[in-house]
This record gives sequence, structure tokens and C-alpha cells, in this order.
Amino acid sequence: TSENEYLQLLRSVLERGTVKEDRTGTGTVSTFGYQMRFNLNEGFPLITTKRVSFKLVVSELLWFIKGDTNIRYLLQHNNNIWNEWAFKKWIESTDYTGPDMTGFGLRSQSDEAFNVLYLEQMDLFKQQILQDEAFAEKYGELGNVYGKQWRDWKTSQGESIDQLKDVIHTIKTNPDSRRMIVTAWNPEDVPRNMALPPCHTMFQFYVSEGKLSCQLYQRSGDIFLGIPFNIASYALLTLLIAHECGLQPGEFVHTLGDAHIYSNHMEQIKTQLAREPRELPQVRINPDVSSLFDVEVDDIVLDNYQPHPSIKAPVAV
Ligand code: DHF
Ligand code: TMP
Repeated sequence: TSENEYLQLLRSVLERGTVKEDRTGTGTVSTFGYQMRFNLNEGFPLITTKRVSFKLVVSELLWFIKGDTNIRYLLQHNNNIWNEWAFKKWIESTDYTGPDMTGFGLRSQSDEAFNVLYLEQMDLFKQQILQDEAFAEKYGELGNVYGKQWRDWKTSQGESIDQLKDVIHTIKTNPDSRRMIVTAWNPEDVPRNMALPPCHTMFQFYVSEGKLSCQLYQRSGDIFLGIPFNIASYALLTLLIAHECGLQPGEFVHTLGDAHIYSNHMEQIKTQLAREPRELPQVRINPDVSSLFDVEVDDIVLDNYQPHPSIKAPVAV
């Protein structure tokens, strides 16, 4: 199945990658420039050699599509994948008066006593985001990340551009266009205004023979944790837009810049590579919903997903 594209990436970086330090202090093995292709008619590319939570993929994607950049929505959907980056802004603020959390990402992995304190503070933080709207507005905000740039890019004239709406309009009215691009990389905002500069930087659509394809350029990819989510997320976005535009799905092409395996994911990857990929699942979209902007969590159903067990790994902050 097309899962082999992903397993090949793992093997290729293990074989050809070079050791490289990184921002988080974790250390990686890395390569530069790589491309995978997923035929969306061969099943939905949700990795089966470990369990990937499709629910989390769906709620994160709907959060982007809504243009939301506050983790409150994610927490309301039991999605914790962006917590660390909001928490980091909170503990670095002057309003935070708890125990020192500097460097919590690495310290929580090496110091068990600290980890207990960290989990306690993280829990308090999550509760406060959920219960206190004013607090959430201030500290749940990740800045001008994906949702903002996709739906409400601010021009120098103070106008707003809805890139996602515009690109859907072009797919419907001028499908041969070679300009169907959405970019999250806003060079004005990157150094000022973001918890994490966008990893999935820009994507382009392509229509041929009634099929919609999508290519993503991802500048930086955490091969074990992030990339399985990114593949599923963009594959789903392509299905949803094809559904709205009355097209069949084509391919998802995933192009990577710095593709890396973190040094503390090596054991996990060996476990995963020893497993046999299984048949890919399928995704069904509620036929009664046509607009991408009306889709809700329950309109998307995953069938026949029988993965190997999940494999835990620490995320580099
Ligand atoms: N930083 C780094 N270093 N790697 C990332 O993949 C990453 N991804 C971000 C933000 N920053 C990042 C957003 N996406 C997980 C998956 C995707 C994601 C963030 C985190 C993650 O930890 N997944 C785990 C557990 C998920 C759960 O059940 O909560 C997994 O096993 O897939
Ligand atoms: P960086 O900004 O220093 O590149 O760090 C970002 C890390 O997060 C890097 O390991 C890539 C990873 N990442 C993904 O792989 N996918 C994602 O969707 C996101 C947001 C991050």
C-alpha cells in the first residue's frame, strides 16, 4: 500500500541521514529534500504500523479551516497536541507565578520530580483555558498560525484575504489554473507573531481528468510524530475539497525540506519498522454537507482502520 512511501522515508533517513543539532536541543538524524506520493484511491493514508488518532487529525484540521488559532477549541475536543506551545508562552509571561518551568520539554524527560510538577502545572493551565474565557483569549492563543493565514491574511492595506475560500472558488471555476496556492508562510509574521513558524508552509491544488490532487511543501518534518498527522490531515483536506467541488480525489504529494528523526525516537522507529503494514482504511464524508466550511467532526467517518498498537514518544518543544 502507499504506507510504504512513509516506511521508505523512515528507512531512507536512517540510512542516508546525517547527525544534526536542532533548536530544541534533542538532536536529530536529518536529510534535506524528499518526496512521497499517496494515491487517494488506494485507501486513506492513515499509517497502520502504529495507531494514529484520526479524531485528533480531524479536530485539528477543522480548527485550521475555521481560522481558529486558540487551543481552547482543541481542548474542548480533547485534543492536546498544541498544548506545549501555548504553555510555553504562559510560563514565560509575567502573569505566571508558579514553579520555574524553563526548559520544561527536555527537563520533564530527564527529571522525574520535575515531571510531576510540570504535569501539575500543565493540568492547571488546561483547566484555566477551558474555564476562564479571558485567560484563554490571552494565553490559549498561538498567534498568526495556520488558521489565521489561511482564512484571514492581513494585507499591507489592512484588508483580509481568505486564501482557502479563494482557492476553492478557483478550483470550481478555473480548474486548469496553475496558481491554486495557499501559503501559511507570512514573512512579516514569522519573526514576531507566532508560537511556532508554520511547518506545513504552502500547498497547491491540481485538477486533471476530474481528479483533485494536492501537493504540500513542508519545510520541517518530525518523521515519527508530526508527519503521520500531516499526511492524514492534507489527505483529508483534499477529500473534503474534492467533495465540495464535485471532483474525484487524485494524489497527495508530500514534499519535505528538513526531514528528521529525533534521537529519542530511534527505538520507537525500530519497533515500527519491524511491523507489517495492513490494509488502509477508508474515509466517508456525510453527503448532505457540501461546503467545506460547514463540515463538523461527526460528518467524517473512518472505516476499517485496524492498526498495530500505538507507540508513545516524547515531543520536542
Ligand atoms: N513539534 C515537534 N517537535 N514535532 C511535532 O510533530 C510537532 N507537531 C506539532 C507542533 N509542534 C511539534 C503539531 N502536531 C503530536 C502530533 C502532532 C502534533 C503535535 C503532537 C503528538 O504528540 N502525537 C502523539 C500523541 C498524540 C495524543 O494522543 O495526544 C502520537 O503518538 O501521535
Ligand atoms: P522547527 O520550527 O525548529 O522546525 O521545529 C518544529 C518541529 O515540529 C519540527 O520537528 C517539525 C515538527 N512539526 C511537524 O513535523 N509537523 C507539524 O505539523 C508541526 C506543526 C511541526
